[in-house]
Order: sequence, then C-alpha cells, then structure tokens
Amino acid sequence: MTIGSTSAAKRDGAAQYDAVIIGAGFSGMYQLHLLRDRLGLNARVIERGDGVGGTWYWNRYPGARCDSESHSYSYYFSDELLKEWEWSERYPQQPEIVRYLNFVADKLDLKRDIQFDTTVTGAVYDEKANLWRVSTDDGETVSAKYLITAVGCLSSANVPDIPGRDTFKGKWYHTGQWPHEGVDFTGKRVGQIGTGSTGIQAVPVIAETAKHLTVFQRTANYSIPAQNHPLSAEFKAWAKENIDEIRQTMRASTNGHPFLINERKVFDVSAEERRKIYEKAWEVGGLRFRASFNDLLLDKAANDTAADFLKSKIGEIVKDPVTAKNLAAIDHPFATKRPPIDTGYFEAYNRDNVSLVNLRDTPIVEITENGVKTTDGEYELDIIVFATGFDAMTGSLLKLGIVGRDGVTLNKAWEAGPRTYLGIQAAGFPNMFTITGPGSPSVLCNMPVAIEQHVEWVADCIETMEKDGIDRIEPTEEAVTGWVDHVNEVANATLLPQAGHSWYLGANVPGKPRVFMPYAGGMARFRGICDEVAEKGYEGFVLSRDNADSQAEAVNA
Ligand code: NA7
Repeated sequence: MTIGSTSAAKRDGAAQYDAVIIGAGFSGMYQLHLLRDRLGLNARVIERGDGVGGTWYWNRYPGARCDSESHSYSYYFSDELLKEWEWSERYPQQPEIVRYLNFVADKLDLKRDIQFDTTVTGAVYDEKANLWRVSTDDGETVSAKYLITAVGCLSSANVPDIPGRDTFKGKWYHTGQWPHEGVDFTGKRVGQIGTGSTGIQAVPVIAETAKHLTVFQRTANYSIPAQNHPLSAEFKAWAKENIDEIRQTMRASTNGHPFLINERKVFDVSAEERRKIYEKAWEVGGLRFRASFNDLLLDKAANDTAADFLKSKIGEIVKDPVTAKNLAAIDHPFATKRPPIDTGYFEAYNRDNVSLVNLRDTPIVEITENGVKTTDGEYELDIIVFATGFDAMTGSLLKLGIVGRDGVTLNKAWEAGPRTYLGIQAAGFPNMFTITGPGSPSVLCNMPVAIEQHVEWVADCIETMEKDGIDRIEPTEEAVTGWVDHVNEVANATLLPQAGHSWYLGANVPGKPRVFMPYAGGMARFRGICDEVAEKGYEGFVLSRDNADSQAEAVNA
C-alpha cells in the first residue's frame, strides 16, 4: 500500500471516513475533490494501481489513444485547469492522458487522500451502524457512511478461456493489462485476437516492428480514420477562448461531444449529395462521421447507406481482394457496436508482414504450445495479443464483493442483469453510488461529460443529506423497475440492440445476462431527468433518518 505519491504509511491510522471512493481515474479524482474540498468531508480513495489514471493507467497497449477529441476529453468544471493544460494532438495518446490526470491530481492536491496499490476485496453494508465496511487486500478494513464506486466501465479485462491457453510457450498479453515496461515485437511472430476499437488501434503499430502479424478477426468492424494531427497554436487558443461555448455544446449534445448531430435525415438529400456528405465526413474523420445525419441509428435503410459507404472504403484501401472481402464482411448496422476510429488500420493489411484470418470461416480450435490452431491449421507465434475487450460496465463492480442490506450480494441482486435507478444506485444498497453505472449514458457518451454529471449529482445529493441530517438514501424497487424498463425502451427505439454480439449487451462474455446496459436516451435528456429527480426531493428514492430507537423513518415519502 502506498498513500499519495511518496508515503508508504497508513493515513492517520483513521479507519472511519465519511466516504470511501473506489478508483482513482477521472471519476474518483473528481469525486474526491468535490467531497473533500467543497463539502469538507473526510474521504479516502482506494486504488488498485500505483498511480492515478484508472482505465488509462492499465490500457498502455501500442497505439492506445482516446476516441474523444482532446479539447473535450478534459474536466470542464474548472476554467483554470482548462487554461493551464495544453493537449498536443487532436486525439490524446494514453501517456498524455495519464500526464493530464497527474497534472490535475497534483494541482488539486488529491494524492494525499488516495491509497494506491490497494485492491478492495469486500464492501459490506452494516445496517445497524449504517456504515459500509470496506476491506482491502492489505488486511485493512475501513468504514464509511458513503460508498462510491468509480471503477470505470471498461476496466475488467476479458481474457477468453480458449482451450490450451496456458500451454502456450510464448508470451501472451491482454491489452487492458499491458506491462508497464512495454513489449518488444521486433522480429517476433505476433498473433492478435480481436478487432474492436483496441485491436484496430494496435494493428498498425505492432505491424511496424513485428516480423509478422496475424490478425484473428471474429467480427468484422467498421472503422473511420481519426485524421489525427498535432493541434495548431490557433486551435489551442480558440479552445481556451471558447470554454463556455464548448461546454454548452457538449452538454446539449446527445453523446457529450463538442459537436451536434446534424438535424437532416439520410433520405432528405439525394444519393449524390449524401455521397458528398459522407466523403467530407470521412475526410474530417473520427466520431463526427456518425453525426452526419440524425437517423443513422433509428432507421435501418438510412444506416445501410453509411454502412455501404464505409464498406466501399475498405475495398478502395485494401489491395488483396480476399482480405478486403473478409474485412468488409460486417454483419451489424453501423455504430450499433462502438464505432472504432483508426490511424492506418486498413492500410496495414497492404503490408507484406500482416495477414488476416477470418474466424467466422475457420474458428479457433485451441491454443497450442506453438500458437493458435484454427480449423484451417496452426499459426506458429511468439506472442499472442488478446485485444478481446472487457467484462464491460458490470465486471468491475461485481468483483468488489459488495454485500448490501440483509446480506444480499450485488451479484445476486444483478443475477439477471444490472438493475439501477439512473445508473447511480441499486435498491438494497443504501448510500452506495455507482458513478457511470449501468443504466446511465456512460460509454455512449464522451466519458468525462458523463462522469462530471454523475459526480456532481452525487456531491449535491450528499450535501443535501448532510445539511438535512439524512442518514441514508436508496431507490425504491418501483423506481428501479421503471428505470430498467425505460432504459430498455429507449434502446429498443434505436438500432443499437441489433448488434447481437456487442458488449453493450454483455454478449462478449460467456454466461453474462444479455441486457442492454448503457442509457441510449442521450446525455442531455439524462441530465434533465436527474436534475428533475433531485428538484422533486429525490423522487424515486427513499431518504431516511434514524429516530431515537435507531429505526429508519422515511423523510420524503
Ligand atoms: P471490444 O470492442 O469488446 O472488442 C473485442 C474484440 O475481441 C472483438 O473483435 C471480439 O469479437 C474479439 N473477441 C473477444 N473474444 C474473442 C474470442 N474468444 N475469440 C475471438 N475473438 C474474440 O473491446 P476493445 O478493447 O476493442 O474496445 C472496448 C472499448 O474501449 C471500445 O469500444 C471503446 O469504448 C474503448 P466479437 O466482436 O465479440 O465477435
């Protein structure tokens, strides 16, 4: 265990806090700042890594870069922070994001209240004392009235249990648990399994040094060029001069990005005009492509026009016709899985040292001591890279060993899929808040925007509770059921559930319940709902106060 950047000592020997926050990424850091520096509470962050960064602390794989534009991938609660920090590229690379988060942590003096190198092993609600007892792998147990999980949506690595995996004599790595010292691919035969956002970023970079890279593709994927570039002095100045405007756009937009989705519909324009619009969007690059029309995720025929355009681009770029055909054999509507953006992904297949294996035609049978064996034969490898994604949204929460009222575990409560109200609380788990939890926009949004909204809502809620002497808050079962229904309803109004193999649905992890987890109703709408709930005295939640006999009495029923 280390606390802060230098100390290895226990913090004050104090075992009781107002709040324990799990995770020191974007969410946990901001939550600590608000609870400690705005509300004056005694808060401790517990973090598994030995530094801040959360998801970005772990995802150090080659080519790791954010898909949100850097000037929007920042905390917007402080103009001072925005003015002082300078991003170098349109899309920030992993090391720059970690540097940014360290800059914020140092500026706000957060590290002194972060306990690094410590894994939470259990969090049990003690009903009598109305405290969460949080135990860690160093044998310590601390208590807190409030438990806030800030564990990220994509932080629990999904390493597929392919038969024979552990017999492999070479080295294997998962992109989300990448060694800090890096991996040298020089002269090596590398196999990469997975072609999601991560795999698509990693391929061109690994190809630069590997002797040969074999990419094992199960589901073909769309990808749009990031058109990444260094930021000009003019742009940097513009971003600093227009903070309010950028903030306002991000808050008004469906996905929390600094651009709005165009109002026009696909069939409002001629085929020729549409082609021009797509060409222009391709040149601009990145997630802005998705904003070309407002019905891309609502109307399959409209979506097909974008899908066809993107597939035709693969054919134009990739020279080998069989490889091009396999890469373009995409079976889901555009953007119903997280749309990757890339730097030279399809182009990498024109290199002599890169080849593609279509696992739909020739599935993996096993991993042998020499490499990967498909139904077509064995591929001898020195290194296997698993770019196989995450047990997303719920994986990290369910690993915490959370036990709520009456000894009910979170795993039991969410057996058939996650059940929250506003993605922030689960019934039966009083005073536990899940930042960007399932049922909130989270991964469908530019994450810092979703995080700031949830963190601020929680801070306001706790402030109200402390001011009014409220002992606990938890949602009613009815509110949770209503919210789960609403989350399903808004997802079903879109094409999103049509990608049957998406991690949004939990479909990438064998045995995981198939439930559409993020809130697809848009960030702006979600913010409005959360604000209204608070304004109405936390409608859907029960706020209670203990009476003289320590019996809980609802105060807002
Ligand atoms: P993703 O998007 O879940 O992609 C994982 C990839 O790995 C995807 O192509 C999967 O194919 C493939 N995969 C997973 N398990 C296997 C097995 N057992 N065999 C073969 N292929 C497999 O994860 P990423 O890390 O790329 O991206 C996660 C998010 O991070 C991203 O969306 C951004 O929000 C940032 P499948 O599609 O399941 O057939």
